[in-house]
Amino acid sequence: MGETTSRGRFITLEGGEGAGKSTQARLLADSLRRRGVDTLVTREPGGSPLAEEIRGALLSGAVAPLGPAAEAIMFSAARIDHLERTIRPALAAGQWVISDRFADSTRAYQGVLGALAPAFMRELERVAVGENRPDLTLVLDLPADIGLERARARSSVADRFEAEGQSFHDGLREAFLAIAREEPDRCVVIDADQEEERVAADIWRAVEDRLLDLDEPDMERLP
Ligand code: Z5A
Repeated sequence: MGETTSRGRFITLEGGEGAGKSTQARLLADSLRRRGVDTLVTREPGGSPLAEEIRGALLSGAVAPLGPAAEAIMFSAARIDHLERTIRPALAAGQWVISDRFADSTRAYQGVLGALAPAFMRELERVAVGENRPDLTLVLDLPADIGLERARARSSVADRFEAEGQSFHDGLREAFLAIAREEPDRCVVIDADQEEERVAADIWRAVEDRLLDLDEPDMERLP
């Protein structure tokens, strides 16, 4: 009989601009790899060749004139390819996957801020994501002005979404917190208004509590 490979775990990082998602995705992957967990870091929009092409159109603002429903459909189309080409094969091969943004970003940016009908959003997510829901979603939370300041300090050119005003970004923060309240079994809110190392420690604690304890009893715990 052939060897069976257990499915990997799927972790997503969500939150507003400059919350530290990319930084924390890298630090979490380092922590997992140090413990022998084969880990893949990916991102949205993007994460597969076709989805990266769609990313260019979305972040340049080329799709924006078509409205939030068209943007939601485009982000979801990119997600279908990302899941098909990158995420599902990695999980099936036993890798853990960390995605810098996923479907909650569509819910928050296009659904809530774009004022799209909840029934449309639910159906779109069902079609694009299906059974491939994250095992754990880390919502990195911090005041919008601090996140925007961080993002601007890094790059002087604002993309399609960074260019939105303060009330948009305040609404975004609330939208992510509302998702976390609605799905507490999947989501953990992380205080991202702390030094990188402290944020990373909080994230590791959440991963230990939610994922490592379940079926990896021999996995090393942090002191
Ligand atoms: N979008 C959407 O509308 N719908 C969707 O379905 C999806 C996405 C999937 C993607 O852009 C855009 O697409 C995004 C939402 C929309 N909107 N925007 N803009 P992106 O991927 O280019 O940008 P982003 O996702 O917002 O990421 P970001 O701005 O790069 O931020 P981040 O990844 O959260 O943060 P970071 O790169 O790790 O850190 C930002 C800076 O802060 C950097 O200089 C760090 O060194 C610094 N940093 C990080 N952590 C800390 C701490 N703890 N203290 C101080 N400084 C820190």
